Amino acid sequence: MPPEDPRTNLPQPLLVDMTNLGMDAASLAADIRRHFNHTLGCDKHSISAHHVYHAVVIALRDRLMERWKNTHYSYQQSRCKRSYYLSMEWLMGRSLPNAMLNLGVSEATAEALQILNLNLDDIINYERDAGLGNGGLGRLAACFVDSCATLQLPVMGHGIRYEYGIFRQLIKDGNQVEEPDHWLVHGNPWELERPEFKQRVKFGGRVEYVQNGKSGLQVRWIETEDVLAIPYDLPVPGYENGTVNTVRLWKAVPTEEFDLGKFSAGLYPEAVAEKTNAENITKVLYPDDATEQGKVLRLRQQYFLTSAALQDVLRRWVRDYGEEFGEFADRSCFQLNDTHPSIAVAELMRLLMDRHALGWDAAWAITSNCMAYTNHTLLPEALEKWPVWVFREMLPRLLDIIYEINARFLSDVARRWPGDIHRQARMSIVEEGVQPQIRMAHLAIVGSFSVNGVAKLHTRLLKEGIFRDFHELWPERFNNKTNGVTPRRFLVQCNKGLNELITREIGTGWVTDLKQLQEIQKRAEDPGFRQHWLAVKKSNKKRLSVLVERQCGVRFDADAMFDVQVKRIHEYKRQTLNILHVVHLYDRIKRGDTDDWTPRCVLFAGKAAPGYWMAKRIIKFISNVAKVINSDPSTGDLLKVAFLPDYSVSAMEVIAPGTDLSEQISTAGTEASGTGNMKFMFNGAVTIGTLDGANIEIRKKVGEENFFLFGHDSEQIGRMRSGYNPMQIIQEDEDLRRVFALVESGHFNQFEPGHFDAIINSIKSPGDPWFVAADFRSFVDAQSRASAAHRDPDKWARLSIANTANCGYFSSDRTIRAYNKEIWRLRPVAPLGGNLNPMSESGVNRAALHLKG
Ligand code: 26Q
Repeated sequence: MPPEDPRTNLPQPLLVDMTNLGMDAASLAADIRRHFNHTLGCDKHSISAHHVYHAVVIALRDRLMERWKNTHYSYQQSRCKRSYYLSMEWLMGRSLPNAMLNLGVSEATAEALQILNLNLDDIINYERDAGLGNGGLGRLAACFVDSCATLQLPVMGHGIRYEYGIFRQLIKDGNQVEEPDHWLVHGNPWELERPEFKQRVKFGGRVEYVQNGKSGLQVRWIETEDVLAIPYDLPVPGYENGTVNTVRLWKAVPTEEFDLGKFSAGLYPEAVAEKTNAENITKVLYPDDATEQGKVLRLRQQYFLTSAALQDVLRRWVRDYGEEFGEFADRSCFQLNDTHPSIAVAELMRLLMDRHALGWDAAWAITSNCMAYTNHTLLPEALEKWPVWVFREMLPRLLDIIYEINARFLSDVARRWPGDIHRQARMSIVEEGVQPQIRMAHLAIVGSFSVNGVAKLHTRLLKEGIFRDFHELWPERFNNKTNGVTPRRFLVQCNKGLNELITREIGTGWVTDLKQLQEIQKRAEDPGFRQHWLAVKKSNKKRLSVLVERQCGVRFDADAMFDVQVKRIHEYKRQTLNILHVVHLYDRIKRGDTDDWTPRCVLFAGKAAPGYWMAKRIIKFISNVAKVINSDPSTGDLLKVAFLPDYSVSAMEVIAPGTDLSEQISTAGTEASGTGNMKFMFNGAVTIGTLDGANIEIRKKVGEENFFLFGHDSEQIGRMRSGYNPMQIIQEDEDLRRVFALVESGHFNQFEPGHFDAIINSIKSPGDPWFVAADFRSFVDAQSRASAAHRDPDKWARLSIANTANCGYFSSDRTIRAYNKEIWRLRPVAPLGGNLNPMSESGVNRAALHLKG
């Protein structure tokens, strides 16, 4: 970091920069060459892959930089309202292909590399995924900022610059082994360090209340152990529109005085230990996607992110508007990505009161009018809680504020429902008991003007279930925003073949107006188009089988049906149901029941939380079943099974285009939305799924004849909870009985006796919360329908086309328009100087044209 850098007046000649960089192949090639030789100082001895990659990135980054500044200036100049997406997770994946696409230089860059005799794919594959997230929620944040930039909305992301992202998964002997993902080792050319915007974040200490003559009570949070937060900015380019927004990731570093006292006291090792203590805050992402509770470091991370982000926003506010906060809530909105940053409610109160001298009522009016909370889970055990004692030690001032918020809130509840003490206890932000806890979801709801779920069913179940009391109190606060994913990454970029085929038929407008894909529905009647469609699918399947063979040593034949389930491993997602079906197919082969067989290649991928024993055992079960089936000569090409290690954003970009059948088989009422389901749909995969999460909306859009539905719905599941008897179901279903007999015989664990007992027992238990046995029969039947459909290529082509044709609703552009219309209310702002790209349509932003209001 440079030394203390007071703002100097920079000379005009230095700043004036009117020459925009060329976007053609020749200019790009010249710049790549220059960066390779001069910026990076490389020569014929350099380790080429690394430096070539960096040279290409810097050449593109230069072009982003011009647009980034213009975007920033235009927001500043228009004094527009802004939103901030606060998220502990950002699963950005690779940036290079996305930057090429959104800058409109995919072809020019490819040509430039040809001029330089370089291989584009090698360069793209050199980049490590930015895996700063666990799964859906983290990738959703990344899709959302892509859409915000494409819609030219002034939205900034805030997150943590984890030194280690989501672990790398190896499979050894069928077991998951975790390795640290040290993704920054070779540097990250996309990030821009901004030490001049550092912030100080306080921890620990104590609170002093001083009676202060006329201005009342003065609060001081003192004797704290402070940490510095340094921002690193990532550029987020919109699609061919000149806009570049920002995701700002914060890194923790020690303050200088942090260790000074101990240094001078001769306590050198202790002082250095405290230094690492500060750096530990942003060291590693918690690799859990659900229930890891009460880890003190996790709360430190949450507060660190939240406090740094809010201080950063207030710093800019004061610079632009002074100490006048009357319009703050009209001009700022914070979207909380689950409860993880929900301490923001208390932190904004603290900053407004303690630092900017507002009274409680004024501070509360602002806070509760600029926070908006998105919930992503229905599992009650996944709702975050923190022991009060942890708060008292780590964040004493915030605990005081939470208590005050709660006292005022509970008196509102008491006024509304006099005497209903049970309701007060249920709704309280503080859960009483031997170890009192802070319920973060309650804090988020009380402090927000908007609370949303992520699919229609999910929002309804929130209102009727876990948040029922709150919905009764504030029905107007609740709303639904069905998730979406970005079609740029998950169709245009990852499926070149389909992109070209579609564009040849209907032009390019669909890229920013995905509903236009409807146009291809008619083409399903054209045999030539169908044939072309299947040819594209087949070549994508070949690409996927290369990956599978390289990683798993299993050969997938591109003529078979590719049946795919990729997502975090979790009991509620029911990878077990899928593998039981695989065992059933194997059993059919063994007993010679193979008339009208559809050859299948079944692919699994996904990470298990390192501490989730059962999830890890499920991986082992899948691996063992795969090994037995793949090495049994009697299965031949009829059935293949593979577990692909280290699922990631980049892996999905190969998997989705090569998939025929998308497995979305969670127990109804458990998956909030799902977003993988949408990525598969974009790429012409047909879903086999339950009435859960966004599957319901997918089925509605695509039509029930184009979706393989099975299983009990969430109401039926609810009713089944009493009197569930899986043993009887197994007894009465011959196929399931045979599957269990085979599994229990130890056929898949001959040298590991008892290894799968826990899985078997959980399915057989009347307490099985996931009702695996209950949905087995209808799952197998739906699978047979899928097999039959796949045997008829014409039929399958129509199914596949229908899925892509009707996926428009699931573009994150639609989702973001809804967030904006109903929650944020931002005006789109075009960058100064317009779209600098001379290659694209006269600087007109096609996406923003569809924005209403
Ligand atoms: C909590 C406490 C301690 C450690 C970790 C966590 C933690 C971390 C990540 C809790 C939850 C998550 C992530 C949840 C998630 O990804 N949920 C998914 O969000 C998607 C986007 O809305 C939905 O589509 C999925 O249905 C939902 O499971």
